[in-house]
Amino acid sequence: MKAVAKAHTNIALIKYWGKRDEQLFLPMNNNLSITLDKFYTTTAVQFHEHLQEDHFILNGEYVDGDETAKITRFLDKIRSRAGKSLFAEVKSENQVPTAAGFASSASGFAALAAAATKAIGLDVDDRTLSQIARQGSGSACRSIYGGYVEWQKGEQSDGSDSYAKPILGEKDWDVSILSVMLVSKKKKVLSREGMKRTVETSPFYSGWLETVETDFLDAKEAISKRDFEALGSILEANALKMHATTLGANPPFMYWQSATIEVMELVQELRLAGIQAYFTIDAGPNVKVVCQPKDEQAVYEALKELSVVQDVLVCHPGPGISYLPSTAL
Ligand code: 2P0
Repeated sequence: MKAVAKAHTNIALIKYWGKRDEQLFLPMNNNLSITLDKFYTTTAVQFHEHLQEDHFILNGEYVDGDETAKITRFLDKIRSRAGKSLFAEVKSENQVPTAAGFASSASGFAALAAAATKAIGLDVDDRTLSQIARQGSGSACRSIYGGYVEWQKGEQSDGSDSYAKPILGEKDWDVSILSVMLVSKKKKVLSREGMKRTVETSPFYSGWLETVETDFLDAKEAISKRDFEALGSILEANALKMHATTLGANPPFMYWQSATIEVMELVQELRLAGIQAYFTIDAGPNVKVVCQPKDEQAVYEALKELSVVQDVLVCHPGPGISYLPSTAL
């Protein structure tokens, strides 16, 4: 009853921003991401007869409190689906630089969903796995698949039609995603809290909902045509729009810091100089720059010139979920 799975993190090109159901993690809008090659979580799950509670070991250290409670709530859903009540030992190794503003929750819950379902003996397909992972953290449902992935929001109140679907494989269109780590302060508003406050209080949220479906459809079309310029313009505009909604929240908040804006300005300058590079930003100050592989080196060097930039990590589209031998962790 032990299984080990590996899942890669992802970066949204069209953002998941707002929930229509907080318990089931159902999103307000369709959204779309690229799974990344460099950053992943490996998780081993073993159910034991003798355990009195779940144990969670992250990067070699026992974790308790809120983090373990989250894991237990998630495993409860899997236990109830399997009709079993055994507790588990969960061991995770994160290869995700949290300082770079990547949500380790995406790869974390995707790997946990895959390892736990397998260890408990559930035979689930990827679509079901995506629905299960979604209930740990929304963006985790996209990390089941590699390459370009959409998360279809669905209409049903039970979430039965809200899951991720692959659009294009990781080898079918190479783009470069440069993750820019800034010299920054800790983030003040967590993404879960930020999206909730925005949905509930921001007058700009309705503008987000009015336009995000068009962004989503245009991005899908640009991907199908491998039209980099079109995709770049849409993803940058979509990120700006998401961040604009936070300024209207009550109380208002913003994820950007001065270093964030310096990088945004540099990217816009690069475009004026003829290099197609576009930025996106999640619920934190760090920036990801998307460009074509032919421009990767030039963009990397320009970013490294900025004194506010601590490091730049270069990624490409990566694979979906995989299972490792039970001896792997
Ligand atoms: C995304 N973000 O699409 C969006 C864009 C942040 C900004 O998914 O509450 O940690 O666990 O479902 O997945 C981060 O939010 O939120 C996120 P929960 P999550 O990637």
